[in-house]
Amino acid sequence: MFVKRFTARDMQDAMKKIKKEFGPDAVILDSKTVRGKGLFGMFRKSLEVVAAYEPKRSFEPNPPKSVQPPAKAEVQPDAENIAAAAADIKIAPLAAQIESLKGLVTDISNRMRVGARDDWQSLAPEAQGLYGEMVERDVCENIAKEIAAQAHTVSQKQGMDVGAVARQIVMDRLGEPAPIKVKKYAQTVLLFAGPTGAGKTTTLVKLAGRLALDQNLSIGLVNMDTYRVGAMEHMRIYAEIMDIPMRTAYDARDLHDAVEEMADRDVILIDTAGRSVADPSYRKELEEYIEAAHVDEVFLVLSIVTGSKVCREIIRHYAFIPNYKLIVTKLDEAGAWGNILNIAEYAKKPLSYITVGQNVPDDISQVDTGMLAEKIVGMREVAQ
Ligand SMILES: Nc1nc2c(ncn2[C@@H]2O[C@H](COP(=O)(O)OP(=O)(O)OP(=O)(O)O)[C@@H](O)[C@H]2O)c(=O)[nH]1
Ligand SMILES: [Mg+2]
Repeated sequence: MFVKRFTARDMQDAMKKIKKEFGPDAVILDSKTVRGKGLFGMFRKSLEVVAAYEPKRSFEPNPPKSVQPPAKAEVQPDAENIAAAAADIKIAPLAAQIESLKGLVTDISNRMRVGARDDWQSLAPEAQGLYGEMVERDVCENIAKEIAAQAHTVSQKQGMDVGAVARQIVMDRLGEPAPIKVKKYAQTVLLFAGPTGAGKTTTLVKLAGRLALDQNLSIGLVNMDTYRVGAMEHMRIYAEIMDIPMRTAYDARDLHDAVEEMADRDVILIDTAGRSVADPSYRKELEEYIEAAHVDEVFLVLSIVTGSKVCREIIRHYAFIPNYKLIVTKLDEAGAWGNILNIAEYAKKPLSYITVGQNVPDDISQVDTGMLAEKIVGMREVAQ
């Protein structure tokens, strides 16, 4: 590759010079306006263009002359031009180095890919089957790999079925389920947070219904989703059907007042608006709500159909809440349930409920880790 700096009056002039010297295939790498030297030179502007030309081996319609000394008219024998010429000489080997570096990077990334495959292939055959089944069920590759390897080691030592061991490991990793803890002699305040459309309002209404019907508790609802016109109505309709009082709060102070107004209720459920976790004011507002309402428990509502990477990102943004519980929604919409394990692993927080449809209040249940483990690992015995 030939690289050369051209000095010209303007771009048209530069193009003419580049074309003449390098032919039509030349490419422009850089251009800048420069001022002349001395007092008068300040008012004389010219253009410096760095152009490159890659000669074709078989056919050179316009062989570059850059190997020859540049035409006299273009070269001013001052320090600046000497430096520019020196830079030209340096750029050519640099371009070659970049090319060879590109090759090196491709080579390394190829080797890493092969390495990753080797890593997976290094699992014992029965562990490989287990790994494949879990990945098929949407468990992240690295989590599946860890569980498969661990299950294989234990099954070898204990002489147990590797699938049964894996199910037990998955149960352990899903953790002890943690449903709502209702205080016996005091009011319990619960707040529901999570991304837009995750199912916060529907889940909250389902839980309100269950607490009222199954446990005979008096319930109060607070709607803080004042961003959308329909949101308030949505919740009001359910509140009316279930004969549960509902307040709307626009800020932390309103929320505090709404909770005080419903001091006679056993449980208060607060619905928040789905907001982007990247919104910097969101965290501050949630912290204010938690404090103003003396919230006992926060539930982070996530949909299983949200991609595992997005789930990880959302969870990262909620890390400022020290103790929250997870509710995973829309399991009826997912072909595989492995993402629940990913969510539990990323958050390192207890699972409380799963929801499996839009019916209020029926389509919600407490987490059964044994059942989830069967869905995530499969029930098939794996041949030893
Ligand atoms: N299939 C299915 N749909 C659900 C489930 N839970 C909620 N939905 C639906 O998901 C949609 C969004 O539910 P919402 O409860 O409004 O979600 P949200 O998190 O309150 O949404 P925003 O307030 O807009 O942030 C609605 O159409 C619900 O009917 C579920 O378990 N399964
Ligand atoms: Mg909502």
